[in-house]
Amino acid sequence: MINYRNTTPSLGYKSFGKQRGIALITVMLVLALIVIIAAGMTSRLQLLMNRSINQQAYQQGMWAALSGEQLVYKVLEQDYKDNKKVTHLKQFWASEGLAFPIGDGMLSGKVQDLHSCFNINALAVKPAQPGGKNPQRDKFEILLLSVGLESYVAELLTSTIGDWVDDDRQMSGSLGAEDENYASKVVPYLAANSSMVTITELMAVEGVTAAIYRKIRPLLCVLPALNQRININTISADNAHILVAMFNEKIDLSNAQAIIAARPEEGFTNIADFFALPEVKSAGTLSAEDKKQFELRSDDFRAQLTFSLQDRSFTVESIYQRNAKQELVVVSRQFGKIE
Ligand SMILES: [Ca+2]
Repeated sequence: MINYRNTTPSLGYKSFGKQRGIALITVMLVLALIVIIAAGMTSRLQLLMNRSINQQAYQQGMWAALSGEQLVYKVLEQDYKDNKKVTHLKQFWASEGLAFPIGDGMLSGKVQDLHSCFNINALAVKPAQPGGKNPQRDKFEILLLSVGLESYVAELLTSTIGDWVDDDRQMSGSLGAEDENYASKVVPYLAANSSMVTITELMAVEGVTAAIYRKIRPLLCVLPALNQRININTISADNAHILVAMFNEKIDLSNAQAIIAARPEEGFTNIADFFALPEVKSAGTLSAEDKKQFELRSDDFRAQLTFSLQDRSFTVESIYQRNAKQELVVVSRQFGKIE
């Protein structure tokens, strides 16, 4: 005889408990799955939101910085209208420390006259006579010596940088560097063999270390043209080394600094006044070619403009050029801050 009271109910009770356990585990698994999916969705949503915010900030920064480019354009045009023959450091374009609020952000920047520095692309000019030497290379070597580089380093860099910008593949003496030097590096590349577009290319040239780059960078610039034109009205006292080089070392640094100190506040208005300075006369008679390199006005400028908003910033670097028709145009534009 079967005792239902002792067997069946107890078996049914156990089965019900087991089912309840399995249901609980299933519910927990489903819950865990939902949590995982929700977390994934939240993370994805956050990523999309950040991306959207970044894109919006990029667009805002870019247009704000480009508005700065237009502002500089207007300023350069105004200075040109005020005085077409002289560019000097008391004009609006040379104002320092200016900042303009745009919305919740701030636009700031600086403008540099690209005739107040040594145009490194001038090293690419072919010598006038076969077997001769580009006089700009001698001047460049003097410049490097003047800022304190050793004579071997000055000679090396004159050759390697000259080889980088000239269009041939012939090494300049034993210290030059052409494709084969760069092709044998751990990460191989080739020499540009054309004008530099940005001064940061210097960092790729044989012999240019970070310390050397930092030392010579403020004295140098790159222009689309290969000629060397130095505006004596805009050279800063720190860059007096350029005058030492331009005068082929016939004046020393103290004389170069004295020339800049003797400069009228609004610059020389007549180039003859510059050549009449006793420090300039002390250099002796200058060749017509050497005289031609000095000027009183500039046609090339570089503006570096930064729009800052909270912890974000956006920089645009624009190069302006006044062409043969005397029209000011933006010839290049680069986004991001590179010094
Ligand atoms: Ca070359």
